[in-house]
Amino acid sequence: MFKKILIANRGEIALRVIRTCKEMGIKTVAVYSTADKDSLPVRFADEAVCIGPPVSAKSYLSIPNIISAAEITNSDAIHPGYGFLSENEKFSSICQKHGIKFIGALPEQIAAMGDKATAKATMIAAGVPCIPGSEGLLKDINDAKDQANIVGYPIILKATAGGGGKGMRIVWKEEDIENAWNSARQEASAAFGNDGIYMEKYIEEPRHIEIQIAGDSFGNACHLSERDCSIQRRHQKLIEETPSPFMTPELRDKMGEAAIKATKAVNYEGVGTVEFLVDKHRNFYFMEMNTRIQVEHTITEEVIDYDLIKEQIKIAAGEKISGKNYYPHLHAIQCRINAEDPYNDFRPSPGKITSYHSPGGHGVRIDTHAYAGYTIPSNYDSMISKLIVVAQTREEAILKMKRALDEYIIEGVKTTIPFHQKLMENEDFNKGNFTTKFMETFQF
Ligand code: MV4
Repeated sequence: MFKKILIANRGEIALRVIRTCKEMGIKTVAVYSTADKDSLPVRFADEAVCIGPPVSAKSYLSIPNIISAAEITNSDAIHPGYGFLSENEKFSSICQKHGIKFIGALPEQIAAMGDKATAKATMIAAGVPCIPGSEGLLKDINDAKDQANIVGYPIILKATAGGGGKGMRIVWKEEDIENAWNSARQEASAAFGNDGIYMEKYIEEPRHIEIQIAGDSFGNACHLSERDCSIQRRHQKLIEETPSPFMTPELRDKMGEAAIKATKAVNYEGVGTVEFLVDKHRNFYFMEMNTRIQVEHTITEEVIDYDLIKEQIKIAAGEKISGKNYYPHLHAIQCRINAEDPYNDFRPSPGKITSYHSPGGHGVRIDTHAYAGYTIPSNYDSMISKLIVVAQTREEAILKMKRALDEYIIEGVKTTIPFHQKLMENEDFNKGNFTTKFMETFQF
């Protein structure tokens, strides 16, 4: 087992990893930018190393600074958390070269899953259901037109280097395809330095349902059931729950099996997520594979009673997984509490938290690095806390979430708490009747 893990991240996820390391008897090193010198990860880690100024490019994204911190502290592994360097091929490879275990995917796996057209080709070959579309990248506008006529409108153009909706265009009719093609290519080129575009049939009102997976170095793989992440705004998830209200035991088995196929197809070692789009007929299609721990891993932990960070560390250290699948016994919901003004187009609201009181009681979990007097820096994302509830049923989980939201006091900055309170009252949400389009019509 590792003796010392450096956490190449900040905020709640850095604290989350420190907590599990402590429980496993592993020493921790926090790295921090000058903006985070007073943060809880710095306080609770065994050691802390400043790696640069507030701007991420010079601190949390600086590979030389982080590797230097790992070497001077004699760390034998690096946990990258989510975001930042967690899915960076070069970082994974440099860790390997320095003899530091990267607690995440191998460089070639990151590369294969990061290029979406390559990932899709891999999944088709493995027998994982994918959305009908072009075979690989489109050659030119004429190829795009020909393919669109085969696939049938509406179609969607996607950047192969994409993610987060950048370089994505929905096209409803042939006369619009040329403009969409040009603007998708331009956007992809500017955002990723890669203008490769592929095409799919556009699925009109899908749900976003992802399967948590784990694989080990012995070729074992298992799934840990699903999370429904359909309620998003501008590709930012707002709330996640498990089980999905749209799930059936049959669909869970089928999606779970497909996710395991995906895991085995890339010899995946570690914990990861296979994202699917699910249409109204419960057809499901591979969308992406995430080779990192995700923000919403918490709800899976609550319904299957399993520490996913601990599992991630154990697999990285070469331990075997049991290979059996895990099914939810309870219902969990997570609300992301962001320092944003929901009354003002979710505008970021950084600043000092003047007063803080968090809810508690049975079935309530808070993952946060926030405290009274903490200043939320403007340099990083605006998530300040994850409020997670777990209960016997979905109805009880919603009631518990309402109660917990009412107890949550955060003053000094605007937060998304009022949004979540409104959402908990929404009839369609209560009926489990929602798709990725939900926020387009939600009246706040
Ligand atoms: C789609 C789609 C409909 N049809 N692909 C959005 C981000 C990127 N990872 C894939 N995305 C989508 N791909 C086909 N063929 C709709 C979306 C999409 C979406 C997916 C999941 C969650 C929220 C979304 C919001 C808008 C569009």
